[in-house]
Amino acid sequence: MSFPKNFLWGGATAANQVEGAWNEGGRGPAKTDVTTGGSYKEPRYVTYIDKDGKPGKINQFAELPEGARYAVLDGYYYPNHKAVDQYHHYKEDIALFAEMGFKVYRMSVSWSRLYPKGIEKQPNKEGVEHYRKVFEELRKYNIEPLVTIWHFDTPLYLEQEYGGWNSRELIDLYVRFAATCFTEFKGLVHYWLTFNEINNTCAFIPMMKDMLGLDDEAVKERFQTAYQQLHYQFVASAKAVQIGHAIDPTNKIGCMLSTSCNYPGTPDPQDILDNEHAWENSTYYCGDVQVFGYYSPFVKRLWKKYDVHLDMNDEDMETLQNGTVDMYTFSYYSSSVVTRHSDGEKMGGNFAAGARNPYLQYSDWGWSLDPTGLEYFLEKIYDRYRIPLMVVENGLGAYDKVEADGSIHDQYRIDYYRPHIEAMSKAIDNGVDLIGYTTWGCIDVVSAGTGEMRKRYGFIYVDMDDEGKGSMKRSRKDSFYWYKKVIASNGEDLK
Ligand code: BGP
Repeated sequence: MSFPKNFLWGGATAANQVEGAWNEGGRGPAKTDVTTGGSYKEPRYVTYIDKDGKPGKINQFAELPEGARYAVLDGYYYPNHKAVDQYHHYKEDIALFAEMGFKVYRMSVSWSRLYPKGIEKQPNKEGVEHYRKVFEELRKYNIEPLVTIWHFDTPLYLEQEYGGWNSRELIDLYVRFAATCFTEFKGLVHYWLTFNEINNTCAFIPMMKDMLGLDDEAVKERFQTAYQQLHYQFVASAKAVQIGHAIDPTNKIGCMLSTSCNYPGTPDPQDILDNEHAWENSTYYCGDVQVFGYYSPFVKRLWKKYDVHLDMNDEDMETLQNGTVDMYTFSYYSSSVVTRHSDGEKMGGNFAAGARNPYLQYSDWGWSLDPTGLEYFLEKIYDRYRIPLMVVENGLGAYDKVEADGSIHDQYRIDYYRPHIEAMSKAIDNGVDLIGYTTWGCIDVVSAGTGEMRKRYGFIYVDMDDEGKGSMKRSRKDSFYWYKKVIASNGEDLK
């Protein structure tokens, strides 16, 4: 096995999916707090009060009706309010991570815990203190925190009053938040990611087209909005990178993308070309700006195709150039297929769409299981960027059964991880500079896509169900002991 000596083994979560305590400690609400639970078949909804005072709900990806205000309504369950209550259980959780031998724990800071509305001049002290304690606890066990600054949780006030990332003003507000993190947690945190899965904004439009039944005009509008929001996020990210380096030159700051490992469905040259273009829109569009510091030439095609006109200026371009990332990190769960030759059965679940691949098995949530795709992605991406890579999300969402004696035999999870770890090892042998691996939902979390608890990823089980019932008790699954062995042997012992 080829893992380097200091390889960062660990696990990952996000504040809105684990913390809970949504209205404690001075925290303000985020959009996830007005988002209901859903399922594989039923989407998550965002709830609101319309301009006439009537309650309503819309698909989480749809636009809020004019004049409506986000609202928490009676009669709905909002799973992120409690999540798995890591806010109060962090010591116990970190002790369990340490028991597995984690070298790194990827987590995020909730923006609205530090800046409840997002516009305050000074951060919420209680929020700062909370995270300081969490980082100190991690350090106690020599676990390196890897901190995502933004993980899908813009303060709700900014969503409502500023239209979220449609507004250029978000850049400075985000930069203030990021600078607070770099300053307050200097010395405690050295690894940072500016935006989680930044590319979701544009990558999922083709999928939303089907889901929301958008016509060509609506698709164009979506791209206009997405590329504009992305431009502001790129500038915000690049400014944060510069500030992060100035505050502590030892900081390693990365981009984070959701991977869309697409394959052409047939050797038809048109499929090959479409597939390449799908990589451009879904993956290279963001990665190139954040790693190279400028937009790649192919954006011309995309902007023309969708009639996109962006608010951007020379100063922005200089910022992008001076704020390139130190490492490229990404989530990898599955792959998809691009083809014109069949309307193919679509994949389901979270955000993944595409034709079905006959050579792969699928999870209960319709995600393909494709470890070879991970090797392919690592090699392709390293070849393009030549900077250190980290897999910061990978895992299997599955139903777990608690036996009468409390044990949980999740062999299927071990069977998922083993070939993915082998794939990373092969990529390293092939010259890839891979520095770490954080499995997604190392402790059970609320699913981002469906809002369920029963879609479990953890090595650690949390007694909490989809209606918010449960003791929050933590217990070790079989995979817990397995991953511990993997880490102890630095990836040698995968049995
Ligand atoms: C990614 C997100 C995570 C996580 C993961 C699994 O898109 O960064 O927040 O939730 O997907 O997805 P899901 O929770 O829908 O199974």
